[in-house]
Amino acid sequence: MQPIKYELIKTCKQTGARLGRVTTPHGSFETPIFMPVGTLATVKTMSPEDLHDMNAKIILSNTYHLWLRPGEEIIREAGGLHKFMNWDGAILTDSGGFQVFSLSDMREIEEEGVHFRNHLSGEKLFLTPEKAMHIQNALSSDIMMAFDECPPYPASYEYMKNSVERTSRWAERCLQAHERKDVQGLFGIVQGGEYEDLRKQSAADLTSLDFPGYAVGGLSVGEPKEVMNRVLDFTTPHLPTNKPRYLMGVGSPDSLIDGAIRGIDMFDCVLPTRIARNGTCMTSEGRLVIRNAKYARDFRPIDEHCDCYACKNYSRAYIRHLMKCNETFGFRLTTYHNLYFLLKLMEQVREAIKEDRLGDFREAFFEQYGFNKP
Ligand code: PRF
Ligand code: ZN
Repeated sequence: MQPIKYELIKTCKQTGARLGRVTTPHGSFETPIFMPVGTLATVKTMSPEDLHDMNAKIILSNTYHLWLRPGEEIIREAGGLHKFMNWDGAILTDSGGFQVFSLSDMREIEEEGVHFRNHLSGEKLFLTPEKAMHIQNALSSDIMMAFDECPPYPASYEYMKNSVERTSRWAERCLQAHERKDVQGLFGIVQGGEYEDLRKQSAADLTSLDFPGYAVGGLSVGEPKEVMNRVLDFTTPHLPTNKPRYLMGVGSPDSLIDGAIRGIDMFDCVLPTRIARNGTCMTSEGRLVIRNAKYARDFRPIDEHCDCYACKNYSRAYIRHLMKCNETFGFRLTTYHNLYFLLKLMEQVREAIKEDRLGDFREAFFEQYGFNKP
């Protein structure tokens, strides 16, 4: 039994974007979709009720962080991550591949796995494909990610080729080590940087292993936007049309739309929650920095076109005051708004695909958001 199913409902005649439906053991959802990030088994400042209210269907959590704290065995004992954190929607866990590379200072890659230092205690640790599967099996997420290497940008062709080949061998080991194939789906991760033939090779290696879904990794690592779009243009055609495609770590409004146009179905990013906590709000007219003095007497909502809990009940002036005083309710309100904004944006993208007008929607959205300005 395959726990993750994908149904392609239709493609947008104007752009080729896909409208689909993913079914997991914890509910189904339409795609393209945005997944809020709950690294430490909580979407910072949000309760599961908040997440349900804003219509989040799937959230992301992290193998690396939960391995270090509280440890996967405690979560296994709790009955899995869903029970531990009281979230009954779907959960995807990242493998730790990316976090090891982005968070730890010392790291040494060998065929067997990666040596690195715990970013909290300095303790020496070793993560392998088998270990990453063992932890994710204990967490009991609906979607697990293969253990990959996410190389820095830019990386030489030589480096990238070796890395892609090792990531393919690791993917095979992940499939071997995954012990709960009937209840948890494992996605493969395509790497290859900006090199077309390596992306093609990586996609071919991984699709031959027949994962229930595929991610495009190694993007949004410092490359220009045009590079990301070009890589997607030549990568998604090599992925099967009957499986979901997930673009890892991408969450700016323009990239969500441009990713969907290139055939991506799932996205995640800390961007909306992270910038919310320093007072930056995403609005239909671009970013709004709520700490700014000009909002001290502004009694309008964060976004006049938004009907979220924060915008229905609180003013810019009030939220600015809370943020200036470091009151946690301020972080809650801006976080709620930003997540709502992206979830709503994806709903609008799905509607536009249904009506074959995502190209028009993109044009209008970019104009209003200010992306078309010089
Ligand atoms: N690999 C994994 N997780 C990721 C990435 C990746 O390449 C990225 C790239 N932006 C984000 N998260 N395993
Ligand atoms: Zn709002």
